[in-house]
Amino acid sequence: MAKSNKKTGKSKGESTLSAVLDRILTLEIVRVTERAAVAAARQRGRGDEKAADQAAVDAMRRELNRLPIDGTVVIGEGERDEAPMLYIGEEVGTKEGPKVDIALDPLEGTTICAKDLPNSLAVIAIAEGGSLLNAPDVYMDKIAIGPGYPAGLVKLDATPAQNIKALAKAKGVPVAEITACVLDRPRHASIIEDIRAIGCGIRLIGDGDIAGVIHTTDPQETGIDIYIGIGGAPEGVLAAAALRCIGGQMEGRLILDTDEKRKRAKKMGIDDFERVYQMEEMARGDVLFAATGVTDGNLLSGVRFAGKTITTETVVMRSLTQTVRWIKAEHRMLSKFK
Ligand code: VTB
Repeated sequence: MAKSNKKTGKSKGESTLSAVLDRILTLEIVRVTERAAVAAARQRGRGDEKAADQAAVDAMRRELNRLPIDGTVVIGEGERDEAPMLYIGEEVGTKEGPKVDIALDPLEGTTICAKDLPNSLAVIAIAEGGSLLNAPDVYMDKIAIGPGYPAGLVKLDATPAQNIKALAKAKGVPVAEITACVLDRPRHASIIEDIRAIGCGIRLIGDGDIAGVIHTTDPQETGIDIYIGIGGAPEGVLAAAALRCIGGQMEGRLILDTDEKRKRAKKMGIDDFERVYQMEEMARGDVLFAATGVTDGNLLSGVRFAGKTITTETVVMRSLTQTVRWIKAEHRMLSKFK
């Protein structure tokens, strides 16, 4: 362990993320997603997506600004002119700590939360500065599977049917025993047709494709083997960060189909508009990821309010060690916990 300097209290080498990551940030980021989830959950089922999102954003920002990091939001609530808080480029943290990239979604699945449907989450990923793909808020074509399969088994450049057949073969089961997760959107009509034509079942989800991707890592528990389709690019980077920690495979391709989108991408340093990003290219180096359930989900229960106690469930993980911690926390209702 690094020796600490008595005068400054800083450990030798603590300017790098790796040195402080596990010791401090693992638990600190749990607080961040817990607070965002609790704030969002107070608005759960009330039909007001905006209010739920705003509550989550406020709470997450407040907590983030207490962290001993020099953080920059690279995936956030939107580009600066459209998001008043936690926008891409916003600096967060106390500045007394390592330079880090932050990808966040204070409330992933605002509609799910407003309707109290399954799998809305408060989500964050932290990595060394320059390690997370700076993606504009456009769509991304994605494919993901869990751990334990040969590298390159599924590819965006193959058809959904080809990918599912390859997966079934590698898993040693008939295609009929594979379940694909797809966002229920008209744009996916042909993907859905292609998948159903080979006798594979589809779980159609209304929102929440970060959860959809994470669910591929535990088919036994979630019933999902593969995620396919087009969702948000920010959600794609966050999902890649999660998979880096648990293991699995993912590819993503930004959909830059207008000049305006290509211009925005260029501003973020993206020159190759057709590029297929591997999971490791979307989230490089040592990555921390945390998600707290807002509504009940397949892997995490939602926030519970019971008199003076609030219960939250969070998964927090780190790519370097691949440690996955499940944290069930009971918070006493002190006036501080808003
Ligand atoms: C997906 C979904 C998200 O955005 O990424 C989706 O998983 C993509 O956008 O929860 P469309 O709704 O336009 O299809 C979310 O719904 C979050 O906004």
